[in-house]
Amino acid sequence: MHVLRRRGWALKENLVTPEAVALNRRAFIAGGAALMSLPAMAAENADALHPYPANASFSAGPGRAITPEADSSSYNNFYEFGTSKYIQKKAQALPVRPWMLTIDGMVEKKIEIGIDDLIKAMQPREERIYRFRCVEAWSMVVPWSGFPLRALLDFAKPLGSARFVRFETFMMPSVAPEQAIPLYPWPYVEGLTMAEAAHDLAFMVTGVYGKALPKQFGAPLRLAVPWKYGFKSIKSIRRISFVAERPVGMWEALQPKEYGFFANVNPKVSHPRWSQADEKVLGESQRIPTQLFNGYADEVGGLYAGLEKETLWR
Ligand SMILES: Nc1nc2c(c(=O)[nH]1)N[C@H]1C(S)=C(S)[C@@H](COP(=O)(O)O)O[C@H]1N2
Ligand SMILES: [Mo]
Repeated sequence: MHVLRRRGWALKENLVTPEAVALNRRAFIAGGAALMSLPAMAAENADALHPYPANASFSAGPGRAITPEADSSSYNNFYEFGTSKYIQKKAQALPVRPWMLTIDGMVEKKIEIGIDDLIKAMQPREERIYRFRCVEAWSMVVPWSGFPLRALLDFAKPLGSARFVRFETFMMPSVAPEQAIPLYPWPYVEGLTMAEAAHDLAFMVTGVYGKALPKQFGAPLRLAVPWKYGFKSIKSIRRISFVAERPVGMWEALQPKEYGFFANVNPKVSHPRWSQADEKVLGESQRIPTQLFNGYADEVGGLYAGLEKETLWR
């Protein structure tokens, strides 16, 4: 049985890209003629059983190519391992198995689960090609594998009174040298509203480029919220808590005037120290204009109706 869900954000982009042609053909073969009238629907296939599927049913949009793995995996932000972008080697010190995730706070019952058991329990597992925009004005296009954060919410059973999700990274000063120095308020923390977390675009990443997530990308579990600046996409998550109060992220705790809770991408709102109007694409020589909500405005704009008084853009 094919589970078909309508996804405006997938449909719009898919229709105008060459990948769409190949993918529609694949959907046709997998699912029969009924799928032809629904070109961007994700056809469930054998890939869905793979822990790191590579069956993207949509693309990053017109004119955007997937960033070569060599570029995206050698230029990272992972401050636990140092303040430079070249932490790929140092990050290999992080032990990612066994890896226990704690789900607690305002939930029916606290859960402790190993990462591989969690991956097995999460459906649908899929690949999503997302644009990614760091607050420092560099960007990339990445084929993440994982599952919708929504699936984890269903699994966690938060109480109706929970208002925010708080994510916390590991704390291991013996392997992550910066954590041994009290320069930053470790551990790295980030948060979302419940509505943001339940949005179809909010994605939990366990793989990339069709393989298990390399350590420098935030193995074994990271967040991808592509309409927000990259610092919201917290890496190497150890604890997810449902809370009543808005979580204060590590960057917000350090520098609230520069890094806020919402941190939605907006080319018209400059960072206090630089413009956000355009971005340098990793592996490419030309800068491109930055888009409102990183190009996902149609999908996520509605999340912010009534919140206009909030600081939404940093
Ligand atoms: N735990 C943790 N998560 C993190 C960071 C970090 O330093 N530590 N850096 C953030 C920032 S600023 C960015 S831009 C992205 C970078 O992701 P990438 O290295 O996979 O490109 O991770 C985010 N998540
Ligand atoms: Mo960033």
